[in-house]
Amino acid sequence: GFACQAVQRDSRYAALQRLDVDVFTAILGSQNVVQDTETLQSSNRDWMGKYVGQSQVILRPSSTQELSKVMAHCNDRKLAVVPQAGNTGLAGGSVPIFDEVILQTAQMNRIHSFDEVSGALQCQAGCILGELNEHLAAAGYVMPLDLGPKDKCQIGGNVSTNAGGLKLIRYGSLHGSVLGLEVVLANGTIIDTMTPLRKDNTGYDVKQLFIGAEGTLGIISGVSILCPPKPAAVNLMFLAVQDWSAALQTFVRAKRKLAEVLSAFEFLDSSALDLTLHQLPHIVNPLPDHQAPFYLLVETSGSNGDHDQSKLKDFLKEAKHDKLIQGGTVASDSAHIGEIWQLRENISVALNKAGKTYKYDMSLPVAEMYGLVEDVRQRLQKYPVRVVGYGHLGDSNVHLNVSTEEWDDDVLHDLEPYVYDWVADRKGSISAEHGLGQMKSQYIGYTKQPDTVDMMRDLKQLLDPNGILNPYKVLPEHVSFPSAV
Ligand code: FAD
Ligand code: 2HG
Ligand code: ZN
Repeated sequence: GFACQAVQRDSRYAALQRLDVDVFTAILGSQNVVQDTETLQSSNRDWMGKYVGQSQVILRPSSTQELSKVMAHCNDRKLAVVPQAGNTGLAGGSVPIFDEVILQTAQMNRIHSFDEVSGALQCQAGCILGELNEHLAAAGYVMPLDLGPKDKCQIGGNVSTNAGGLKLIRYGSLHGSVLGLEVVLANGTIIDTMTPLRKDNTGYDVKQLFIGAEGTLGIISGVSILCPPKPAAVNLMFLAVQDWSAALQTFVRAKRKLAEVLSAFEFLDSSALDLTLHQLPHIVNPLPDHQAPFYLLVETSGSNGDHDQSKLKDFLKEAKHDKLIQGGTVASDSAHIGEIWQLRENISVALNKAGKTYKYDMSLPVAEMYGLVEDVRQRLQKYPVRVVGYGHLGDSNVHLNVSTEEWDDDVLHDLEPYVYDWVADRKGSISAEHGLGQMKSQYIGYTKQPDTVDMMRDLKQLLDPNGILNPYKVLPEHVSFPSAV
């Protein structure tokens, strides 16, 4: 077993002084060096209200040059820095633990260019995902990722997390769609790989290091990303299935029958549905007359509505004939489609409203994925908790959430490291898409091999020798490994 070690402030880091604030003010102007209590309070706190830091200053550069100067000063002074974008991250990576400087990218929100032929978008890292989509819509394009908090999260935050989201099955991961990045290193050096090119094999693909690095290797200031055309025809099915095996068979059927127009394959269990409808009365139940243990969202996106609908009818006919699905509804107009997506996208919001949540984001073999939820539900039977399972079935990614009224050490003790061992035993990943942040860094060894962790440390040392970038996150001081292999 593994006992959680409380992190201590690293004495390598300097404490903020009046002189630092003066330097920041000279670089950014006083309105972009924020120290008022209210703003500090909200920026020190993560989206779940689970992690609260004690930073005394927020910096808001608007250009790469300003950001570079700020970093050079922090590096010289050994001031620790936490990059913060939309602050919607779910692993506690976007907030300080102690008195780290909060570096917000919100003012770096300019779009540089969009190529309507290639689909390459170049923008500053602080652009909000939903606003980028609006900009692209005019040209008939969309961003290659979609997730619930699109009106708050920023592309720099998405890339730094390597966020997956609701359309990964269609558009792939950001490791494929990001074409180039501009990154400011800890010492202020600007690494510019902002190419709009699709192909470039001139040595190491340096940008990949920063995708999913959670702000520990550099601060992303610019993003070049390949955007797909906006689909002309979209349909969304909401289907009820009687067990996990039927959900899996429906997935296989969807891949075969819907093939190239399949654009999302998501699931939620009845516990997720009930909790969301209960907490958020404005959310509509797409199937009010059906009770089932699992519900699926199966989306098609294509260029020809008739073509897609005929595929969809074939798929549904077969699935019903083979008794894979118990019932369902098909949405083809954007209002109805949006209504069903609202249900899926608001499960985490409902959990936040319900109380405290122990959140796990696992990659597992798809056949065993829901077994984790069932096992944990059984294990926690003696507690007044609600165990909820949902996620990206099409990507083998389950979100296990345990909802309690208040934080409870007994519940936590029964959950961790149990759930991480469960995943390690099956060679899964303890973080499919949310990152390690501060929540899971100590468990990195449950997924990554010791030599790989050592190589990560070497890279960190090379790019950030003073360790000022997002300290205490991702790489733990001491790595522990699974108790049962
Ligand atoms: P932040 O939370 O501000 O930052 C995330 C991390 O990146 C932090 O470690 C931060 O230090 C670092 N960082 C931020 N900006 C930079 C930068 N410019 N350079 C270097 N480091 C930086 N995630 C998914 O993958 N799929 C989902 O479907 C999904 N759904 C979500 C639904 C809800 C309701 C919520 C609240 C979160 C969801 N998430 C999901 C979590 C997801 O990671 C974030 O929503 C999003 O990607 C984070 O973007 P952000 O701008 O808020 O970044
Ligand atoms: C989602 O898919 C997000 O809705 C959030 O990744 C998952 O809160 C969670 O556990
Ligand atoms: Zn998710």
